[in-house]
Amino acid sequence: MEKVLVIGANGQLGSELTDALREKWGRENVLATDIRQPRQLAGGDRFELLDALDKEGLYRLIKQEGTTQIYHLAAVLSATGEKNPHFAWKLNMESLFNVLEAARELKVGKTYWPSSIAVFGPDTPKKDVPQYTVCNPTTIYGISKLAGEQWCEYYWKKWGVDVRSLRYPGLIGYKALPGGGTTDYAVDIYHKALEGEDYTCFLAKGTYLPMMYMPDAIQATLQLMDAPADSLRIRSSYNLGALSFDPEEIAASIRRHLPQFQIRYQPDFRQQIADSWPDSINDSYARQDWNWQPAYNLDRMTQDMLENLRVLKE
Ligand code: AKB
Repeated sequence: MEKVLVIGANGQLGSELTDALREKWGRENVLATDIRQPRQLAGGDRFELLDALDKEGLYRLIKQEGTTQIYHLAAVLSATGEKNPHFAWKLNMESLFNVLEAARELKVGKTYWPSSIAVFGPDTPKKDVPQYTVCNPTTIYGISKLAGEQWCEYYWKKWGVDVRSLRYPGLIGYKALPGGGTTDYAVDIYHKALEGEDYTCFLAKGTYLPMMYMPDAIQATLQLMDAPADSLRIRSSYNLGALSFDPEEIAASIRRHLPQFQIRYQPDFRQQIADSWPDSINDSYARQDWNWQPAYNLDRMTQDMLENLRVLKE
């Protein structure tokens, strides 16, 4: 039986992935941690406060739990990172070092660490970006993710630390709000639409970005972590693709359910970040190595988002 530790469990990805891991391995075998208490805890769910920079606390928990899998999800995202680049670098890199060192020294079986399409930059091809290409990221978040990918590969090659990673596109889910990303508009827009309000988008019309519905992201993560170690050709981070749309297209998809909905545009500093990222991703390595295939297109995601958000807002 696996003993799972999740770091950054209260975030947008963490809250959904932790639920999925509890379902897969049993509530008693998953310890969720974050820097703040969660808003609610279901009976039997286990949680402890942990700052991702607290190396001693991390080692103590891993020893106490006999952890066999770590999911390290704590990070400062692209937009927030630009406001305090030195702190973003410190948190993103030092927390990863703590986890990689713990995995190596305490012989943790498998480690998961998310990367992002933010590793790409303006010199990267815009469409169908291959796994191996020019990256040159321009945000501190992207720079930290690209460096982190190389560290993961280094730990695997030098010490055999079984660390696995995905380059997530913008993630869209209804259970938790994203915090501080450039792709956050694609979540905010559903909330505003259901509240009967127009949405003022901080990215311009025509800004295509790679995106993914959360159930697909969870499925991909579990599939990657279940794959036999020797089937994985990529030990930095796998390209992962699903959707590509611009704000006009998501607004049009919402209007098929809520015909009154209107979108306006007021691009801010996040436009420059979005412009530096590609439109779409080629994920053929993931498809070949561990049978990745997304299930949701834009309209299916919109229908599911609206249905679930409606219930939550009642
Ligand atoms: C962000 O916008 O910073 C994140 C990401 C693409 O990694 N959602």
